[in-house]
Amino acid sequence: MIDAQNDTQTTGLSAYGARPALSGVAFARLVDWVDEIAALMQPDRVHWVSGSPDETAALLESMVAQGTLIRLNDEKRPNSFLARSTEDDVARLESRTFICSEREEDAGPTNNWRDPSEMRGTLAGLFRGSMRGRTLFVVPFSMGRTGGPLSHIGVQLTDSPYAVASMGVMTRVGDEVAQLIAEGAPWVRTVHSVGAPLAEGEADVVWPSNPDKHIVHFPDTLEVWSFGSGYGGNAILAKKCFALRIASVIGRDEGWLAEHMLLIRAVSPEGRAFHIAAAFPSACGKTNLAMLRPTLPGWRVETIGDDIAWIRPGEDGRLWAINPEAGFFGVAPGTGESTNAAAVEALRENVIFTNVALTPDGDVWWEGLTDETPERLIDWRGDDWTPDSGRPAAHPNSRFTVAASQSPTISPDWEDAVPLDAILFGGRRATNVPLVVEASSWEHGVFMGATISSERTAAAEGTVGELRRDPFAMMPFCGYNMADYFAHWIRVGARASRLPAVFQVNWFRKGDDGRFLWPGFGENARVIDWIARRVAGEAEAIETPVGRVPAAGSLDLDGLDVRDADLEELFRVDPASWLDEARLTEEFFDTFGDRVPAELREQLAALRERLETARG
Ligand code: GTP
Ligand code: SPV
Ligand code: MN
Repeated sequence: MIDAQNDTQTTGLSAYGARPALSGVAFARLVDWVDEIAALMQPDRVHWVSGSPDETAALLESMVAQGTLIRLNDEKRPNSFLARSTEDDVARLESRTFICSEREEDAGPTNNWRDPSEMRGTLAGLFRGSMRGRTLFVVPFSMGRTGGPLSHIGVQLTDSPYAVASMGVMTRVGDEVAQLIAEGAPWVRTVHSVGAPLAEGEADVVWPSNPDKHIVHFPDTLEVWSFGSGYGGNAILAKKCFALRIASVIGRDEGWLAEHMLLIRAVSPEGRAFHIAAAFPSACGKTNLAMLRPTLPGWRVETIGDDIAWIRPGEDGRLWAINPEAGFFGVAPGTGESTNAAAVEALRENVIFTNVALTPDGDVWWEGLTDETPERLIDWRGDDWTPDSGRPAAHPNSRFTVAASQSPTISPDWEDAVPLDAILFGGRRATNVPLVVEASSWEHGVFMGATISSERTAAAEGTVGELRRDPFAMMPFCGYNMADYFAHWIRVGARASRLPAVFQVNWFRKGDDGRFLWPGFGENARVIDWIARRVAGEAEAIETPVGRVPAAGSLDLDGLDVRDADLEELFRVDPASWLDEARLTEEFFDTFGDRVPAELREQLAALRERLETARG
């Protein structure tokens, strides 16, 4: 028999965290590094994360006891939690994100560069004693299946139990990875502190953080140091910091691509499978397309990934892709039965929600979850809320953290690599950009990716709606000079013999009256259907100055209620405004000086010629 007190002792977090019983030179290097960091940051305790379910449960329970997590109604939302961050810690902070390469030109004009030795000095000051009164967690993680051929491993040191719990969902963590390190596998060092040391006897706050935030990358030594923020991509270092910024550098050197892309397998009514990767900027529809419920009869979409893809040329000359993540950190607002039923189903249990609203019966709500707005809520700040409050109940960048395996649309082999048939680039564009355009060559496709712009969303700081360049949806995530990255894309293409077709899509074009011209969501399947039939050589296209669009009748619009005038507008290419875009593209390219690959300058010149001809 286990009495209550005994029970608490064996399930309390302190019952876990022992260093794994591993030995050897390689493991000793990890232990030495942990000791060195602990000496600098002075935590009260060091906890090695084993990744066991009991440990995870104890970790979550400790956060409930501390107040960082609110346990939701166990009948409505089993084993699920709500976290509320502070006002200044709700999204990625691009202005506080740094790339510290030895040479400034290797970071390029789109990144914040700082001299690495100066930055190391700054960080040493910030991190000294930063974990006092807290626990330092050691989180060995694998991106991609543990031990998988395309996988990479790392270790995150962090004083945030919220980051540990998030890492446990978003990556594969624990003993198996530590074992690989002990066997000599290469690994990347990442360090994170919320920057809120506690004095002796000082009570903790619900969401510790520091106003002075630094998210720092050292691409030459493959390190990440993040200070002051507990939120999302600033704190879950395996995600944007490692799997995109650092991995893009590794990929540049090894001949592969680390991309901000969803991955799906679309299966046609005849049972043919098409593997598609799509790069859309933050909060521009990746999770939605990844879990698409097609409205076209017979089509089915299997989810492989919703945010990151690692792409490598295979021996067969094709490009193969994996989703390195194990979970989804998805945007909550706008996710509902009518827009993304699969996501709603995935969120039934075992979810960590952040900054959504709480219902009186202990469940969650956000704008767009249901058609009807609840009469009373507690908003994301913890204040009473009614529909008359005049502010959103959930933060616009509120999110859910859930295991990929919980999605009803998850592919049975989602952890394996798939050969790409098509790559899509997109963004939010109220004007100019057609619903779908096919590139005429790999170089043209790279040009499309390089010239994407999109209206800003709440996923990072900045003015929502403002148009900005976001090449390849990688503007905030490329760990080196973006012009070199363009050249790398051209190089990878030159080495493959059976390249995927490239398309630009835009679900967000608006009419003069401000309404979306395209119904979007499940209806995007019609565009996927056209793309798949183009790949199979079965759909007709016509040339426009900006690329190939569906020939009359080739986009399946059966049963769709869209006005003819709207359809025309969805595909209208106005040479004058595109010539303006071309001028802005030239200005953008010029910011990189002579590093922009000649192929892209040639694409720009050719585009201008076609537009001049069309303008007459
Ligand atoms: P990150 O996780 O930030 O990288 O973003 P994401 O690209 O995965 O964004 P997500 O799919 O979560 O989309 C965010 C918002 O876009 C939601 O509010 C959706 O409602 C909206 N959205 C997605 N697809 C469509 C669409 O086809 N049409 C319209 N109008 N809105 C869409
Ligand atoms: C994004 O902003 O693109 C995200 C969320 O996917 S975060 O992980 O916070 O970067
Ligand atoms: Mn993202």
